[in-house]
Amino acid sequence: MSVIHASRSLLIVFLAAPAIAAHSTSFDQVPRLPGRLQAEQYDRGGEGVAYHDADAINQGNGKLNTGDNPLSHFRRDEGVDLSFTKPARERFAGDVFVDGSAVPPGSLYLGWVQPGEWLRYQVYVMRPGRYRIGGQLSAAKPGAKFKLEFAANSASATVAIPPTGSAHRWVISANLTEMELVAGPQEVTLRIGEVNGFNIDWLEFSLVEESVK
Ligand SMILES: [Ca+2]
Ligand SMILES: [Ca+2]
Repeated sequence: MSVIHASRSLLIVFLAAPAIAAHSTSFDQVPRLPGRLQAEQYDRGGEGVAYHDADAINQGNGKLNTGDNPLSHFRRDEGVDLSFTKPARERFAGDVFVDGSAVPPGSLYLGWVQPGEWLRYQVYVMRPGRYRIGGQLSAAKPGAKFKLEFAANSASATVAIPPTGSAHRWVISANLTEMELVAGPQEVTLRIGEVNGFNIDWLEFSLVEESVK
């Protein structure tokens, strides 16, 4: 009996080892907050570790963007759906802001989002306190929302995106929500809410009030 128990324990150790080792790492230099978080710079580590996506195809850079723009090669083999802002051309009005002005082309963004998908980001919070969250986003339909979870202080915030009328009509919003953050390395999980069809280019975290310790 003791031999069987021993081999079972070994089996459990072997099965558990890869799950412990699998942890996402920052795409590039760890973004510092206050500062900007680019949606397309989600962690490295792949499906189930750095993100969960509804399918393995990158609907933007892996499918739609067949041109020779070097941006179309950005993470095209990963399941997360990324594209980039484009000027007006034949049968496409181009990416514009809600006031009608053109969005600078070549800005990579997260799109084709679906409920249940998530992405992970390593960040470093420089100063503890209350942060205001803004960003450059678009939402074709009302009710678009996502959730931000900061692991180190178990803080989360639901971010509602004001409807812009089209996925290619963008808004830069300075104040979507506010949340308290502790200082130090943080792992952020961005969870897509129940309404799909919105885009996120970047999120900006600005310090409203520093915590006094
Ligand atoms: Ca996909
Ligand atoms: Ca971006």
